[in-house]
Amino acid sequence: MKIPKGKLPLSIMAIVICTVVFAGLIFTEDLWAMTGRSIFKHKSCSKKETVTNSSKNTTVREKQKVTSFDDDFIDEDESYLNSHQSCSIENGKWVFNTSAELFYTDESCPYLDKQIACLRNGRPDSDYLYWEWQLDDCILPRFNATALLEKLRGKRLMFSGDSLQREQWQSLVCMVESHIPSDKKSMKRSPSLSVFKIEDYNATIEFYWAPYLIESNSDDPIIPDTKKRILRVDSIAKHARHWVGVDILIFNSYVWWTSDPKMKSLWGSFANGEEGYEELDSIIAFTMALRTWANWIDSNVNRSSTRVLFSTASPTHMRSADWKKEKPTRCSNETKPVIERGYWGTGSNKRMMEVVSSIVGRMKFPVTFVNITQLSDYRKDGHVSLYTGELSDKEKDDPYTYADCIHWCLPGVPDTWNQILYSYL
Ligand SMILES: *[C@@H]1O[C@H](CO)[C@@H](O)[C@H](O)[C@H]1NC(C)=O
Ligand SMILES: *[C@@H]1O[C@H](CO)[C@@H](O)[C@H](O)[C@H]1NC(C)=O
Ligand SMILES: *[C@@H]1O[C@H](CO)[C@@H](O)[C@H](O)[C@H]1NC(C)=O
Ligand SMILES: *[C@@H]1O[C@H](CO)[C@@H](O)[C@H](O)[C@H]1NC(C)=O
Ligand SMILES: *[C@@H]1O[C@H](CO)[C@@H](O)[C@H](O)[C@H]1NC(C)=O
Ligand SMILES: *[C@@H]1O[C@H](CO)[C@@H](O)[C@H](O)[C@H]1NC(C)=O
Ligand SMILES: *[C@@H]1O[C@H](CO)[C@@H](O)[C@H](O)[C@H]1NC(C)=O
Ligand SMILES: CC(=O)N[C@H]1CO[C@H](CO)[C@@H](O)[C@@H]1O
Repeated sequence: MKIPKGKLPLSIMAIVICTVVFAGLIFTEDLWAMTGRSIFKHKSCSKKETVTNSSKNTTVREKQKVTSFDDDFIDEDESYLNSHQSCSIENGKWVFNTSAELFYTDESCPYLDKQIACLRNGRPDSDYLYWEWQLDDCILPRFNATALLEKLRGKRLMFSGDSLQREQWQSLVCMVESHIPSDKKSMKRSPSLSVFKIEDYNATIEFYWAPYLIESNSDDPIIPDTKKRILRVDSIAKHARHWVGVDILIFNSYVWWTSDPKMKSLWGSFANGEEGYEELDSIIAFTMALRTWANWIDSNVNRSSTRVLFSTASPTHMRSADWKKEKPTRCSNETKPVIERGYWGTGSNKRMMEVVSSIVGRMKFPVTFVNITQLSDYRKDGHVSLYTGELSDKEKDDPYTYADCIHWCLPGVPDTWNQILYSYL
């Protein structure tokens, strides 16, 4: 916090500080209510009225913003899931089916990153390819690449988020690319923006890298030392300008927030250089960032021409004790999903999911909340594990250190996410 010292009388400084701290509290009110404890309890404010007034003002401002977006919204949505209200993609089970259709293989699709092409990298078992997510109350519609391309005609679809989101993008590209003649498709990749173009349909399937959604000093290039990463929790313009003009936006952000319990965060008036950061609980920082994202969507995205979806956490499988394995082998050697119905492992943070659901639920913009967490949590068998194609034999003997239990093999679980996405479009 850098407030010019000695220039302001102490009482005014106290009011300023209390107001700003309270602004932080407003940001995090859900979370506060959820956990029943004050996150800023060590900073007590003596001038209560100031706090009350600032709260009133904020409320008024928010109300004004809300009403100004009450324009007519024409619901042209005829998607499968919207017309089957009782059907929930969350409730179902994985069924092993060797006659299940594979949309592509890691040999057939030229657009897969090497690190996730598990079979090519020597993964010996292949049962993980043949599990189908079957819903309790209805049937997930069959993925139809041609029908999807028709839906995308003249449109831009963009995934934006972290490397899991990039996997889902690659998966979708692979699911449609074999239906497009080779001279009618093109791929342009760069560290931040990658675009798959389908000429005959004048459509694109894109990926834009924004692992925290908001800005940070570690977007590109990535800072490997998580302690040196600094988030700008209320700055989003740098990324958001890439979202303008896109017709279907699909977001995620999860695993980058789980690297440390506390994260260095800058916001608002504290943002005078990288010195002014505060260490916030990562879930608080996540809440603030998501609010920033939600505000941007609410005030910048045209409801009658744009779809916005938000995918919940892609779970990790780092702790083999979660599924009662004695050896700490992470997800290595796992060849079957968890069978126990209602399983939640420690690799999916329910609180973060509730933050997403409560913020998204209160937005003016009708964002589609895509809840893929638990269904993916069953799939301890689906990760890249030791088959990144980059490990030595010696490293493979040490799965505790080297197994990748964050990313998924492709083909694999993200294909199911795309079948679900398809059913929402
Ligand atoms: C609240 O709004 C009133 C009038 O709109 C203004 O005079 C006052 O300074 C504001 N208070 C705070 C704390 O922003
Ligand atoms: C997401 O789905 C799971 C079931 O798969 C459910 O337990 C959980 O409450 C859902 N989360 C939200 C925020 O709706
Ligand atoms: C397995 O997949 C095939 C092809 O999609 C389907 O016809 C069949 O009903 C599935 N079997 C089960 C048990 O779900
Ligand atoms: C896929 O969609 C196309 C275009 O809508 C349709 O002509 C075709 O019959 C569909 N294929 C299947 C297998 O449903
Ligand atoms: C192709 O789609 C873009 C939007 O994605 C649009 O601006 C452009 O006019 C379209 N071109 C044609 C020839 O339809
Ligand atoms: C929003 O999109 C609709 C349909 O494309 C268009 O008619 C309208 O002018 C757009 N509104 C704004 C504010 O851009
Ligand atoms: C994985 O399974 C193989 C073959 O079943 C076995 O030789 C190996 O020791 C297992 N590795 C671990 C870490 O359990
Ligand atoms: C500092 C300040 O503006 N305080 C005001 C807060 O609001 C109450 C009434 O709602 C006023 O009486 C205070 O003067």
